[in-house]
Amino acid sequence: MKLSKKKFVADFTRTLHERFALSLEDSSNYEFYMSLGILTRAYYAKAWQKSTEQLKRNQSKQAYYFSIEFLPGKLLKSNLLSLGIYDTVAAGLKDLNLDLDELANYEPDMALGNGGLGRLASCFMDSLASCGLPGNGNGIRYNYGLFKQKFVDGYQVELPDSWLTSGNVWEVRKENKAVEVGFGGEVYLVPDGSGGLQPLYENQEILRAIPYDTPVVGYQNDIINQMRLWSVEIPLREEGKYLTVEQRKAVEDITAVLYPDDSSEAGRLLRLKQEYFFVSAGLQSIHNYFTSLGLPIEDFPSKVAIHINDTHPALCVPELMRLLLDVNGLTWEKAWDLTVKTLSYTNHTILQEALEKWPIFMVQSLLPRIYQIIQEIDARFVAEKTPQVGPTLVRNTRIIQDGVVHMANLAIIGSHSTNGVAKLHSDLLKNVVLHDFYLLYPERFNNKTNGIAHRRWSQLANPALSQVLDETIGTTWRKNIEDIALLKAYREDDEVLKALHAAKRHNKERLGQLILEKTGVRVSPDAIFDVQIKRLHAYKRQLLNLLHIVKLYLDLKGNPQLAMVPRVFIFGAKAAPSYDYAKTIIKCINEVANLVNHDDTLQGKLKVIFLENYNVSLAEVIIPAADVSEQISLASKEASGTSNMKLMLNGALTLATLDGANVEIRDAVGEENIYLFGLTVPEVYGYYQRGDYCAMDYYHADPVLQKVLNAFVNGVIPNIQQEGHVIFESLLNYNDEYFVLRDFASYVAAQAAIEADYQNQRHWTQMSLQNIASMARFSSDRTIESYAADIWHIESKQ
Ligand code: 26Q
Repeated sequence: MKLSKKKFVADFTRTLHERFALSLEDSSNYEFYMSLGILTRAYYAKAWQKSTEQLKRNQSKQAYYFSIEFLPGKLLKSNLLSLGIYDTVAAGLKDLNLDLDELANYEPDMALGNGGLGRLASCFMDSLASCGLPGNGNGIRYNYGLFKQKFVDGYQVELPDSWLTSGNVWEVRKENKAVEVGFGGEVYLVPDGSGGLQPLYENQEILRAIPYDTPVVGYQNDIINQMRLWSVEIPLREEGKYLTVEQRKAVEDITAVLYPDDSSEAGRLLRLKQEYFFVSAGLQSIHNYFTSLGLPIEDFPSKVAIHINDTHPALCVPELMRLLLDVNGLTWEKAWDLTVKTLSYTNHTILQEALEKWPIFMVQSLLPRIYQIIQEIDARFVAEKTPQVGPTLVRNTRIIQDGVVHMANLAIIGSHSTNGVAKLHSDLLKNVVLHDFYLLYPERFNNKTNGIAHRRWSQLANPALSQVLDETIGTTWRKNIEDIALLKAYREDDEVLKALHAAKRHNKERLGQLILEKTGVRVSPDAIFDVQIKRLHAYKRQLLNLLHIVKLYLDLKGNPQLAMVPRVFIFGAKAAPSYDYAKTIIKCINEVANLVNHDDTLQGKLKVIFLENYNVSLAEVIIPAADVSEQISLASKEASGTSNMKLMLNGALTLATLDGANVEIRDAVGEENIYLFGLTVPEVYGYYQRGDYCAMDYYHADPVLQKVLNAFVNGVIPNIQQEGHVIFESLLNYNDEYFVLRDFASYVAAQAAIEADYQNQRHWTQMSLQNIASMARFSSDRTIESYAADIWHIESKQ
């Protein structure tokens, strides 16, 4: 949109006055932030209305991305950038002696997700709108997002995230789009008067679902999509009745808090309620919209594509069947045909323990009609497939097995497409994890390698790098990310290399400032900034990183004059509240940090910084400052990873196992611009097959490893009496489930190569340039374009 600085300043002053009855002088940053939000909303209102009306008029096919998590972070700057008024607004505020960055800080970080899966959903929202594709989000408006993390004596402590307390400027409550969602009771099938059966519900509890819509502003294209999040309420007719505090709370609980990613939380009734709640509300509202178009129901799949993001919304399968059977009165065969054509599913994990299963009694008592339908799907699947493929394959793939409902099986059987999130991951799904399904439905399996919304992770997070790009290759890369490859031509250009180095240094200083404020530790921008930011999980092997740090510490203690490029190891990670082992690792990292950061004999060569409360906003400061990107999961365990892509875009060099999307990063940048180490997938599977991994052997054979592990139990690392033993035993007595000791030597060697190479600043920056220039294929625009073309069959309006 067009906006002059003068008009902005006038609009802003007026908004402040109208909304808060305040003059500039009497306002505080909170009012400034709110007014800016309200004004931004006014700026996009027309485009939002137009986008919605156009879709309805053209009866365009739309995609709906069902996800129990969205992790957008802050929206103010992103909306301004997308509207094309970022610079004007920043300049206008400056004239008023205000700072956009400072005001933006007042926005709470919207954290309705745990990590990769939720952030991916938000990157997809951004790309759908920016590619002009008609795609909507559908999820839950949790009153409390992911817990806030604090460290107390080195231990993780969780605090509630009450992000809605001072209001949310972006959302719009849509009272007239509310629907009802039913739970419990009994269901009888009774004659419908025309020879069929219809369900009769008794004693069902009815709840009201209210949608809150948040606009998703496309990048400078006047297209606005929306993310619809559902909140539970007591139905109006029940409001008149007396309800006890407990009864009210039981209702409100459904959308009260996001579950932390954690297998020990599996099987909680409230989680199942959440899943059905947003699935049923979302499907009903899509069904209502479709009905309003006045088309025959057979057209449903040509107007609607519904995506199941991991198994959490897998109840889409029986719920869509329910609507088509019970509301539209279709035959089973017809309803099933439409359902499978409408739905598609993405798998995000290969960890067996993370595959979702629900006990039959829970599904049956909470959702009696849904359970009937699941039983029928299962029975028909068994009847149809047994003669074709035999009983064994059917037993392994059916939905209901051993008293539990297998949600992945439900999702695969009930949809026309199943995809993994990186080439390697999709191959593992076909060949190992979901091999039996692949035999049944080979045509349903495909790959969609993840991507990132590069606008947020470059333009917004890294203005210094963006400016170098503008000055070197022009500004077309901002609209068309393929053009970032133009940078490759400047590999030998010393001016450009110098500018890239200076931008990195600037970002390291910015992060250093934040580290100083948050931890009191001073870090040098001359040091290598080595970054591992992701959820804390044993398979991601933060522990391997820590063992190497302890090795460096012991090396320095053994020889204080040791020549070593100074290192700052930076961590950001939350552990699920009941994941004890992950919390143990946090405590150990914090105690190692305590030890090394205050030891003057190390002469500042080694610092360990564990920043509290890692979230999207913190990521935006850490990532641009990284020199080294730690992607060190045990090969085969990380489905894709997405921080690997964000870090590469920002010029960090990747230190990686050949896992998830790291393989494709290697293909993009070339072997010589990445540091690989560790076991490969076939080697890991070889160990599993032979069952002959012996962690103790590696301990006995390697004196360095002995010293490092002993440090956890002999007092060298203080204050970890308990925790040190837990780590020690997990590696030696419990045989090191994730092959940390097996990969240790190879990891140490890769780290040594990094240290050697870093000293040649020119060459290092050349490798960094190659990484930046190769990132286009990891744009979520590319990912979303192929979902749109291959799976959803939706088209751009541009
Ligand atoms: C399960 C049961 C009960 C409560 C919560 C959960 C739960 C919540 C979140 C289970 C899983 C998640 C999130 C998983 C996730 O983020 N997976 C990551 O997805 C990314 C996007 O595809 C990949 O890049 C990562 O490799 C993958 O780990």
